Parts: sequence; structure tokens; C-alpha cells
Amino acid sequence: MTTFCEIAPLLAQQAIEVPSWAYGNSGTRFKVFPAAGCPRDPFEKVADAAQVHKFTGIAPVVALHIPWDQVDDFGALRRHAEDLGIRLGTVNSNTFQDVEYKLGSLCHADKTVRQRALDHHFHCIDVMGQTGSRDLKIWLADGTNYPGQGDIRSRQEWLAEGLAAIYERLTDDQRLILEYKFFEPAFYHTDVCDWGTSYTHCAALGERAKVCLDTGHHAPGTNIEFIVAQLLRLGKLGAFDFNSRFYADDDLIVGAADPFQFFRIMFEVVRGGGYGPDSDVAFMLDQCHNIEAKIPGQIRSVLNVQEMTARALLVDRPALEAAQRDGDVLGANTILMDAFYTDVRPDLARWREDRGLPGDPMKAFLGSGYLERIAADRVGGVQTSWGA
Ligand code: AFD
Ligand code: MN
Repeated sequence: MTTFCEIAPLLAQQAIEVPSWAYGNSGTRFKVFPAAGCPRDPFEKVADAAQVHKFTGIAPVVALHIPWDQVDDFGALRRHAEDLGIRLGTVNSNTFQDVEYKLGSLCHADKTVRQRALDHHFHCIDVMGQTGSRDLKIWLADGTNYPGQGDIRSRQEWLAEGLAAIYERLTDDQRLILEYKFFEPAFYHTDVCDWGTSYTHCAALGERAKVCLDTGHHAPGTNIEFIVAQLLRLGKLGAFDFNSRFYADDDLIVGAADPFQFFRIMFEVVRGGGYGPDSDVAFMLDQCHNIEAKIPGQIRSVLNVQEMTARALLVDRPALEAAQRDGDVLGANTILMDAFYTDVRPDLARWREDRGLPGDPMKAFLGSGYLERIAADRVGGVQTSWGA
């Protein structure tokens, strides 16, 4: 089996993007629980995100969500992030909370609503010019709840038109990342419901349009690593939104529900060239933790990604390929499982210490006093949440 020493140099290539909305109050449709020290504006969200990178060393980017992270001066927000040692990343559009979007946005039957959604995306592109962002991430809640409510075919045509107008506005250095989700908030059909639909629209748009694979956006039992392998093969995997789920789009800590599935996903990423300096795949977390502390929840998630990446890199691929060629069913499976069952945590702790990082980032953060400080300092104002 490949040894940790052999893969250690590759670990420095890890760069995980955390979502700004992970630090504000979030919850379920039943309750959003407030947290002491919750950020009251995007500047404080960025400060919390910077803590994750400070203690792990592998989370240098924070994604924004517009309008949740709308500020008067994005240049100031960009400098604030950079002063804290991180940078602003993906800009996520939001056409799922204005009342005008109740029956859809880019896929709405009313052209004026579609234009509103277009204008929102054009604004997001303006923001990208100020934040220096490469990716515009589009997730549409568009869909219907009952058969007959909307014309499925027309909605695809309107979607194609809208995406083309948005894609047209991007500079040559920017990308359109189209995310799919098989249900919720629409319950009968969702207009961008699966990887094939996202791929179809991205292929029609051009080189710089790619698919976002959110690991919580598939029906139970879906072989997600197959989709990863296929999209990498097609050159159309733009980004991950990592999280984990037991039943639906639960937005739990990535790897927490099914570490083995996460390992299989990361193995296909490594095998397919999706990891490393030549890859343009964005590794973003998209999680909303409801009951656990926000910054520790993100640290745990980042460490889970690092651990599964290390295990995936440990797979002895020449031996695996030979076993596959020879039809050695059990031998091939054993090679993969040997890597999955390897506890890389002690080696990772030493690897961090060798780079001047705490061997146990979670323990170091919890002992830093940061949570106590923000709870004491952040009094007054309005705590941020999904709506803000
Ligand atoms: C919600 C959606 C989707 C999107 C995210 C940010 O399900 O995953 O990426 O919000 O807009 O989680
Ligand atoms: Mn997502």
C-alpha cells in the first residue's frame, strides 16, 4: 500500500472553501436557534471563517451568498478577508427568497420575473468583479408542486435562455457553476433536478460552464461516486458542495453520515484528476449546522475532508489496476478497503505540527478563547441568519 510519507507532500495542495452562511444562525423550517457570538454582518462572518483556516491551514477561501452578504463596499470586505489570511471565493446567487420568486425565477412563466432573476445574476457578476471571484454558483429552487402546474418543456427553454444571457456577461476568467437538486423546496418536479440536466445546460453554454455536485442532493442510494467519475471524465465537474445526509438534504457535517461513501467519492476525485494543482474543481462545504457550534462544526468538516483525501491518496492504484485487469475481485476490493481502513489521524497530526499548525486543530481552537471573546463582544445588533 502507498505510505503516508509518499502522499504527505500532496496534502499541502488541499484548499477547502467554507460558506459564509455556515456562521450565521441556521436551523430547520421548525426552528432556527440563535447562538451567542453569532456574526451580525459579513465582516464578522469572514472573521469566523478565517479562524477555520488559522487552525487547519487548508481552508483559505470563504464563499459569499448574495444578498445575504451584500455590503456597501466589497473592496473593503475583500481587504478584510485578505488581512485575515483568507480570500473571498464563489458568489452564490439567491433567487429563492424574494416573494416574486414563489413560482420560480429563471423558469417562471412570467417574463418580467425571469428578467428580475437575470438582473440579480448580473448584480452577482458585478460583485464578482469587486471580490475577484472566479465562480458564479447558481442553485435554482425552481420547480412545481403539482402535475399540470407548469410546462416542464417551456421551463427548460426559459432556463436555457436565461443561463445563456448570464454566461454571456461573464469574463473569460469567470465560470458559471450550475447546481442540481432532486427535490425541495419543489416537491413534484425541480427544473435543475439531476446531474444530466445540469450537464446538458452547461454543455450548451460552453467551456466555462460546469456542474456543482452537492452531496446532499441525491435520492437515497444514489451512486454519487459514479457521477463524480463521469463528470470528471467529461471535464464538467466544477465544484462540490460537501455535506452529509441521513435522509434528505440534511446539510450535516460532511462524512458524518457515511464516511465510506465519502471515501469512495474522494477516491474517484483522486483517480479522475480532480485533486491537485492542475485541477479547477472547487471543494466547497455547504452545510448549515443547526445544533452544533458553528466554527467547530466547520473545523470538523474541513478535517473530515482532509482525512478522507489522505485515505483516498493512500490507495495503491498500480496494484489496484493490476488486480482489476486480472479480474481479481476480492484482491481489488481489499486494496481499496486497506486504504479506507487506515487511520491517518496520527500522521496528519504530525504533518500539521511539521508545518507550524496545531496537531489537534479542534482542541487548539476551543482553547483559544475565540468563542468566549465573540460571545462577549458581539452584543447588540442583529444576528445574521438565512434571511440576512
Ligand atoms: C441550499 C441549497 C443549495 C445551495 C445553498 C446555497 O440546497 O445547496 O447551494 O443553499 O445557496 O443549501
Ligand atoms: Mn449546495
